Amino acid sequence: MRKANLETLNRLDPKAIRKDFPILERKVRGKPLVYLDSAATTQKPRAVIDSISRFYTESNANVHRGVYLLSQEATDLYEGVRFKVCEFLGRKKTEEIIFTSGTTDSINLVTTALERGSLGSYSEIGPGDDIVVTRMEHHANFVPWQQLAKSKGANLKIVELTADGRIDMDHFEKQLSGRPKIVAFTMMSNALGTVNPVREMALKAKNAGALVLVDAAQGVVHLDFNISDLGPIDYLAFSAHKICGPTGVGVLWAREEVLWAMKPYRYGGDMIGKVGDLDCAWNELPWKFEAGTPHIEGVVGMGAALDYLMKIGRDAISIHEKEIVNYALKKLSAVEGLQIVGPKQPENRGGVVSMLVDGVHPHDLATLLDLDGIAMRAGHHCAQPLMNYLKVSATNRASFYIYNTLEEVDVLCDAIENAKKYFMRRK
Ligand code: 7TS
Repeated sequence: MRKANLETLNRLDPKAIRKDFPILERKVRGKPLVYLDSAATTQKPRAVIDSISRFYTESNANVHRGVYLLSQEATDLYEGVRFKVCEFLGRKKTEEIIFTSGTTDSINLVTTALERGSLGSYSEIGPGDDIVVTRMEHHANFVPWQQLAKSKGANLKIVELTADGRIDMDHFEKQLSGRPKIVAFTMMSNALGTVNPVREMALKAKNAGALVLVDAAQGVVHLDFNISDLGPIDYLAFSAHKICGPTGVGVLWAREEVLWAMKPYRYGGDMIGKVGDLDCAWNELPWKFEAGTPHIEGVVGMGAALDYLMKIGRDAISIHEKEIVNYALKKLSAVEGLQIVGPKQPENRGGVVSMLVDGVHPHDLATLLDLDGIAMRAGHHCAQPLMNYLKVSATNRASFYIYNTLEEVDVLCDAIENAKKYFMRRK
């Protein structure tokens, strides 16, 4: 990860940023909206909303098929976003950027292609092979591997965690001893806030001969990185809707030689080179993996989101989140009966804080907070293997982004104190 130079810190002003997000002006149950669920999806700035409306108003046509001006314009807008994603990830080759419907789809693309068998011996998975994931994965980076293992007779090996919710690196190394075919792990946990040592893990996994997939659904939101900072990874997946973009669109980045060796994911228009009666040839990269009419306005909106974020500066975003999480950890730790779930040290964390409050069910707490206009998640966060391990069915989770202020953390803490009093009275 890029390290900030303390003297030349690029800072953002959340109060100024809030003005870019129309939804933050609305009231919820008569109170100002305090939106603390950006890990689920971020709010959208006007620049993104306008880019989608402008696309439909001025340039709507299908891509890659017309010689007429509108289709060329739509194609240029769509393909132009591949260059923006390259810039965002610090890469040069647009062949490596596959547009998908999001992180879940990106990971399913990889597991489905692997299930179909690879072209050559690159990533053939067979009976008795190991596939390694970790205990903190979102279902999107767990279930596809579990099902691939089942269908191929392979072994799913799960890396366990330390007591404070970090990867147990000794156990990680132990799980690599069977020389797995694939190691898949998240850059940052959506349920614990833990930031993983991606480079160290990727180096160890590659030394064990594995392909390495990184789930960056939360990583892109909270961390400032280039692909080259992450060591020898092969795949990286993320969703646009967690970085100010629209829902239903995302990216799979993969090394070109890995993509060459993979069979297509979906069959249909646009992904073919030539079709005969009995067989066909695939299109070139990246279109080999983009069958059918894509989510054009989604990609255009994702481009506007990347422009918006790169203008603010990912270094500034990361610094802001650290500041707000440090403050939240300090304030929430002072609430009696509140237990922080996940690493206690701010340096091992991104902008997500999970918690449990003694005697108050997470859903009850979230319901009471909603009456104060506070949107905070309660649930298993699509991480049931982790919840089983923690022996809880749910936690509360506050997640922060560029538009959140320290004052909102105060509002959250006051609301939790009030909720505790309410439940105490009812006992
Ligand atoms: N991986 C991680 C680490 C995530 O946090 C999520 C979504 C996904 C994968 C799946 O992303 P999608 O865009 O394909 O749905 N996380 C959450 C969450 O924490 N609350 O709602 C969605």
